[in-house]
Amino acid sequence: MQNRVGSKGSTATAALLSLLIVIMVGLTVYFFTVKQFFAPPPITANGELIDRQYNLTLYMTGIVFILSQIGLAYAIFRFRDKGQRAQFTRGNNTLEMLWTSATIVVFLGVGILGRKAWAETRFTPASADAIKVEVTENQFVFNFRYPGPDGKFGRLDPKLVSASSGNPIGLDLNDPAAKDDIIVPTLTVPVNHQVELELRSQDVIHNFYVRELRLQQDAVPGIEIPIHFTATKIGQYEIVCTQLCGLGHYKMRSVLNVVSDSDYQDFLKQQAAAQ
Ligand SMILES: [Cu+2]
Repeated sequence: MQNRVGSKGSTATAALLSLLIVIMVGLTVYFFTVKQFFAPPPITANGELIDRQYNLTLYMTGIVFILSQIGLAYAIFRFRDKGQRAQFTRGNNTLEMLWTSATIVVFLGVGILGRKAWAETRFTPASADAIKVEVTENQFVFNFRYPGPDGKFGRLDPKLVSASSGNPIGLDLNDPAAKDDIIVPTLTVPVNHQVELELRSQDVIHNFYVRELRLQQDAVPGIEIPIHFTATKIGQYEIVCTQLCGLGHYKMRSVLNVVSDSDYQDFLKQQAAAQ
């Protein structure tokens, strides 16, 4: 058997591995700085808060990522096999305590700073004059229900659910409040008005996600989940289901139309006449 002590490892291999790590770090930083895969700008004040929080987290973890990877590349090259005898080390308690507590401080700090952006849509109730829309999801469609001119949602009966006969959410037309309810496959809301959605699901777990709202919430069978937002920019945005909910999941999407006040009134009138 050959004696390993005294024989040297390859400098080229260590240099190549270090270089590869540096190149990978460079590429990663490049893709983040050109923002090629970034989401479109937010259209809510809360979305801007979330972006600020996201960027803060990205910068902090980005700096740690760059430093630790460059450190790794350095260590690979600096401590390569030069034929020396390997040494046993028990580590450095002070250093380990230091970076463990630094991680805790950063982790908790970022969490505490971000609580407002998160709690605003989850724990703060919608204002009393928010426009209420009920969202019912099932494989693989969205249905949006407006209460109509009377401002009241009519009764629903699961036994009446029948998409093929034009009653996808099971509206009970014997209830007078149900007669003027508007049910449409896309969501139309007025700009600069708070909207409260009530998310429901008829079968499996689905999701309601609009990138520009920075809002993503599951729809879970058996519970009604309220979320709210105030869109500040007129436009058309994509609503997608982000839960893998079955074979047709890939095509489960809808449209969010943010329109002017007068266009919203026109939409309600047109729909009321069409129902
Ligand atoms: Cu779905």
